[in-house]
Amino acid sequence: LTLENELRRGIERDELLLYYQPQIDVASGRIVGLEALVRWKHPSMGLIQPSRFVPIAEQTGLIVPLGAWVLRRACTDLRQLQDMGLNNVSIGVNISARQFTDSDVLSQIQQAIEETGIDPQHLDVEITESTLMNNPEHVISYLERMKGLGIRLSIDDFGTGYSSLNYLKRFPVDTLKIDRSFVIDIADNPKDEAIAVTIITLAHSMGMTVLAEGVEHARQAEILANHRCDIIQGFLYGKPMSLPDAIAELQMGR
Ligand code: G
Ligand code: G
Ligand code: NA
Ligand code: MN
Repeated sequence: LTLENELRRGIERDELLLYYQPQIDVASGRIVGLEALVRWKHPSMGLIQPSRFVPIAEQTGLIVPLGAWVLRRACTDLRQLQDMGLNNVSIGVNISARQFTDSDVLSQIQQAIEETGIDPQHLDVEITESTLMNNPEHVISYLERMKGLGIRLSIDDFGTGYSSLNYLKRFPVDTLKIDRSFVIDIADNPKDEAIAVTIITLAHSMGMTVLAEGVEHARQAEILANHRCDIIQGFLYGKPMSLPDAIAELQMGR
């Protein structure tokens, strides 16, 4: 059996699961978001990371059913949090390039919102910069319709996708996520720090929130905080974890 066929069966047999990585508000130190990251619990191979199967899902088109499953699961989990009174946390869902172009993500989101009854303002849909820049004229009106559902939109991997600032100003997005490649050496490379400062300033001057990804060390967090980055995500605060573990973190008041 090829990995493609295994994955097709895995989706049907409900072998996927979502892990959640905390996103920390710099000012309050509290968890304000959880990014959903898919895992595959293969019956014999164990837990498989998305870097091994998301690219295959993209190539084969399996990303469409996989993505629909992720969206539904994330909304169900968000509903559970909201039912528990954990109302101040959002869940981030990744939408990949082919999923965005080949499936009706808008209808899937609308359906998931209706069927789970979540408060949509806490659903944060992440789309990469390069996906948005492919056919940006069309993307603007599509994003406006997505925003019409009451959700939040984030640009993922920001700084790596050759953004046109002319389009960026017209995208109705709430958050820029600074790609982790600019964070890795931020403490040692003044150019990376300058890029981070530029993205933070750009986001704020357009009324957007800015999040830094891949923060592993206290020194990186300190530099980003000094430059008024709003939200920080990375192994320093937490690796992707199961929903029960994420709930425990939230209940401890983090
Ligand atoms: O967790 P990890 O760093 O291994 O993830 C690898 C890649 O898989 C990342 O680029 C991430 O965005 C992507 N990914 C993880 N979960 C999902 C998902 O639910 N949907 C999509 N489309 N991509 C995901
Ligand atoms: O492409 P995307 O930005 O969605 O990728 C998110 C991935 O980055 C997650 O799968 C997660 O495992 C990984 N990640 C999150 N925080 C860190 C970190 O601090 N260091 C590294 N190396 N990877 C991280
Ligand atoms: Na992401
Ligand atoms: Mn990213």
